[in-house]
Amino acid sequence: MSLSDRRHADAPAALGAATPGTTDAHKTRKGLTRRETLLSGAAIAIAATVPASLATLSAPGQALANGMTPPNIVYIIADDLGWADVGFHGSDIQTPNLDKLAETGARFEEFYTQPMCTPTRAAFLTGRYPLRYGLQTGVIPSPGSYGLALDEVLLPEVMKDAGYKTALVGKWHLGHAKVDYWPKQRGFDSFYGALVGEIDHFKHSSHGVKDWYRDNAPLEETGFDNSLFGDEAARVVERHDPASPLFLYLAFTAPHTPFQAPEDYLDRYKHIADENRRAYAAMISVLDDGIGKVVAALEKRGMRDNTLIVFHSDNGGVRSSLFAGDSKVGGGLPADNGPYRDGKGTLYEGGTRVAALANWPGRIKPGKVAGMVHVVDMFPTLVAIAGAALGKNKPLDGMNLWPALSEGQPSPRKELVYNVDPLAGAVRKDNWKLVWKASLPPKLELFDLSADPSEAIDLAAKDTDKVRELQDWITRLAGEMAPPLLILDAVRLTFQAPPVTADPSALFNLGD
Ligand SMILES: [Ca+2]
Repeated sequence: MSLSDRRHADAPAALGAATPGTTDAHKTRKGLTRRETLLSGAAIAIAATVPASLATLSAPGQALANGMTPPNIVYIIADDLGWADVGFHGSDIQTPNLDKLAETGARFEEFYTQPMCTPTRAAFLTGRYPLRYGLQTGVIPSPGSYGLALDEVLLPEVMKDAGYKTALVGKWHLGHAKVDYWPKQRGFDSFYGALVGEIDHFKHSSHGVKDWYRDNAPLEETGFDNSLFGDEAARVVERHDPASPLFLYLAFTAPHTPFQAPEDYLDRYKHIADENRRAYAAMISVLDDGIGKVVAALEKRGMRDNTLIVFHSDNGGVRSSLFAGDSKVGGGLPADNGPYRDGKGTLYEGGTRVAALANWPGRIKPGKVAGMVHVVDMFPTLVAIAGAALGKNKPLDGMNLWPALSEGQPSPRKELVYNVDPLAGAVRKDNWKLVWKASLPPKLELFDLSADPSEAIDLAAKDTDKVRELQDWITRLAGEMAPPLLILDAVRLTFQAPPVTADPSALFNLGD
């Protein structure tokens, strides 16, 4: 489905219509139109200024020219998984299916995402940094009326053009208030799962509003969401017509808050005394079992040898209750990011460097992949592997890593942008990383990641030239960025809200 013939389905009376702040459809649409106009202007300006080095394109049809049959692609994302919380990074949490994929595939040593859910998913599906289209700040909140800009070309659209069948199973979190933002209207042939960022895993609801869909229609079902995702993904494989290659995007909501799991999975971790850690571990095992079911289905259909499986978390594990989501979390935060500093929502390594692997029997050499990889690289890499064509999309920030990946060579990437928004920015060039908190009181930190991957030693005072060089880069990016949609929407929601009034009867209790 191309952008020009994208059909707009009718909105069912579901989450968008029932969410506070989105009931006035006329005002909402008018507001969005104004922002989209602003945004498209900014995007055009950015498109004209993106350096050629960032817009690395793969040759269309490259895979087919190399005699490759377009493979099936199963792209799996975990939600808020700690770097150290998988067996292949030494955890006592049992992930035998992931461990096997890691052992027989490529393990990325420096795989980077954005620090939170929405921006990472947007970066993956566009191949472009979220600062290009206004998703660089926070995540789309439940009352949020905005989404991933409709003039961005998404990976499933490109895959469809190359003959793929495309399916999303799991969490979307790229816009829910208008059906135009929903997965079926963004290139996915089918969608099963949740649209917003955080649901109750058993009730499938956010703030009491149901968020569970098949395609464009609300769905009533019982069961633990991540178990349902694994089962559904296996079914997608079982029912797939092998006449076309399959692009399956499987986005679990595990182990994101609220920390909940089925009893039989909790029983596997009776030895863990901390309730949060026990449920968190159980959620990761549900995810791992789901992946096992998908792999078994691929093997049963004879599809495994021609299937690339990619797995990574969308951001680091939560280390601050500020970023635990809407759920009330009592007790300690259970995620473990290993040697990396801090976690989700921060620009430190713990928020952005995640557990990741790629596995394709006979095509990807088993072993570790050295060097930095950013989730934006997945767009051009998958496009090259699929033999799909670039051209409709805007200039990419991602690089095609397939030549290095297939040969077990280090990643060619030498620099990356962690994020830039009005409050803060962080970039990395070779081993040097600058973290700049630009809001008052400001703070600058410079790290040498080759000697200090834990970001314990701030070298900003020692190497002022390097600080200035990286600051200049962040400042240039800030000049190019689109306005953050969260901030615009938050202001709109605040000023549209009715007055908060005191109860006059309370005056009688105050006395004279
Ligand atoms: Ca997340």
